[in-house]
Amino acid sequence: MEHFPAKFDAPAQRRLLGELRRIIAEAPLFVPTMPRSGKEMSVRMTNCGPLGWVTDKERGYRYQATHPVTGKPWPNMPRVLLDLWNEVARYPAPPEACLVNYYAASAKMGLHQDKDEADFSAPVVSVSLGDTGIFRVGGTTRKGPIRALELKSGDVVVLDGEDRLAYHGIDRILPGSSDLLAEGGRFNLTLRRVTKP
Ligand code: MD3
Ligand code: FE
Repeated sequence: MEHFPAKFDAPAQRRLLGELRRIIAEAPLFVPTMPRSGKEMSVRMTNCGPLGWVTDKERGYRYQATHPVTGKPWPNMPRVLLDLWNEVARYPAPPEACLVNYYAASAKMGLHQDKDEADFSAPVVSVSLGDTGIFRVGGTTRKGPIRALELKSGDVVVLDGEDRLAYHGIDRILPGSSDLLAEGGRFNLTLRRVTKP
């Protein structure tokens, strides 16, 4: 796992946030629900790029080409994210999905692995915007040590190799730690390769 603190400086964060506002205007944040239980997750989600990660009670976790509420194709991936991938991913094909997670003050994400992609040899590249998130990452099984890391606005993390299948989650966010978002909270963007090139 590689951490690039403040990879995006304040002006670049504001530009990326502008792109994100346009994406959300076209593809509104939706409420993801767990497979089988139908329980609502506390984060809100949307996507850009050819594919998007979605989940609901009936059909569970999957990637699909359309928004689950509007039925429209996902917005294009902004050039700045494709450029970031080309710079840090060391992977010969472009990302297919950018999952956008929004954490309000009390939202969190339990420990999980990202296993819905057909190609684990591609890294996952994460960008954080807004309030600091307390990120936890362990090993590839549920036992073993877990370390905590603060993900701040503008930080980029690249998960590659062994770490690509590590258990990870967001314990909590630190409300008021950034003034980037007028509404407060935290956005996380994850760039993913879904299919084998
Ligand atoms: C470590 N998102 O969307 S990003 C997710 O901050 C997710 O919203 C978190 O976990 C967030 O699935 C963490 C950093 C991240 C992303 C993917 C990983 C860490 C990872 C995959 C493997 C190991
Ligand atoms: Fe994840």
